[in-house]
Amino acid sequence: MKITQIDAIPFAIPYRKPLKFASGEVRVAEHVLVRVHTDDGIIGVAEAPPRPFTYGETQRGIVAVIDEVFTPQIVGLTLLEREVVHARLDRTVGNPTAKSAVDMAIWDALGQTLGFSVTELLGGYTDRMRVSHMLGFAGPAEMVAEAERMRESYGISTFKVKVGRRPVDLDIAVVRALRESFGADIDLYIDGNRGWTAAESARAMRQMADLGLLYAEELCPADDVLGRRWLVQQLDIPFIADESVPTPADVTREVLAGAATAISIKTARTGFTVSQRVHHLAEGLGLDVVMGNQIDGQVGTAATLAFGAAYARTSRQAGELSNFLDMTDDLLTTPLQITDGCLHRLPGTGLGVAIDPDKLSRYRTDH
Ligand code: MUC
Ligand code: MG
Repeated sequence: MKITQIDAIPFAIPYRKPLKFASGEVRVAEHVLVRVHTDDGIIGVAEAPPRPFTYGETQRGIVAVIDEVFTPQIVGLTLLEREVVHARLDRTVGNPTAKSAVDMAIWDALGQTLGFSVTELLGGYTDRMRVSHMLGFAGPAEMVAEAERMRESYGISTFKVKVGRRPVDLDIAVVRALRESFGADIDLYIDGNRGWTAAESARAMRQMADLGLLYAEELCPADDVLGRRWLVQQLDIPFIADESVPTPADVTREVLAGAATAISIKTARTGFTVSQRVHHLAEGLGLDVVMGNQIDGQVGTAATLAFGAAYARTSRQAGELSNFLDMTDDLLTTPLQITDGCLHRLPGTGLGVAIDPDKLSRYRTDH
């Protein structure tokens, strides 16, 4: 069970089309595959998707901080000393995605070593998650067509619509077109990635009051402290905090300040260990939780699924588990399959994923 080596391997896989949202866009998945080796010959894996525009981490930065700062402090510990691992990682403020990938690869290795899935080790609640698909910026016709394709091909009926453009009418037209096209057959919620002001958000929400939205997410910056509180307090649907709550302390601060009434848990930024703490905190505070997507590839999506399926609160809502579909390829020997709008728990131990060596050598960028 002793950790002997940690690899941080950069890879790049293009998207078929860019995913655009208020705080940035992605055209190529320039992610990092993290591997944790043990003295029993086990290799745990995880994926780190850098989001420079949100958390400031880059692909090169993630590789460097793992190789130069985290690995020397963790090699020699056992897979069961996860609190020691965290005490050491937490000496560094920031670098959430790098820390989370190390944490998740340790859990994958632990599951493989003990012969259980990560979902079983965490909570073992269910065998599937309903899938929510994120629709990036485009015109109404294009976004309706994408939703139609996701419904026809995968049975997905929950959509998170990216908003936050100016004028706000651009986005309102999209949400209205989706509702008019599909009626009550789909669930809709919106995510602004801090693109609007509190006043713009309030106006947009009033204009969409008849569209039956499930949630509104991060419409304006949490740092507009009073504006955000003013906005959240006038809404009659939960307001999800996402990038404003990357730690349990942030959840406490934002929720107690009245700046959020639900939260997004992203394993890409809180791994399994800290996601558990965020989950338990949400339970104690009585908050709705949505399993979010940091625009993960299939390894990262398998991690979100593994965590989401572990608990009642995280599996109640559809999880954001489908944006890997826009990638031209991925690293797994057996690709994830969405059927009837659901992703089922993967068979096998740990995360249940196997990396295809040919694909890894094709897409890695460090040689
Ligand atoms: C989301 O929910 O905000 C966009 C940026 C990021 O870090 O995650 C995505 C989705
Ligand atoms: Mg978000």
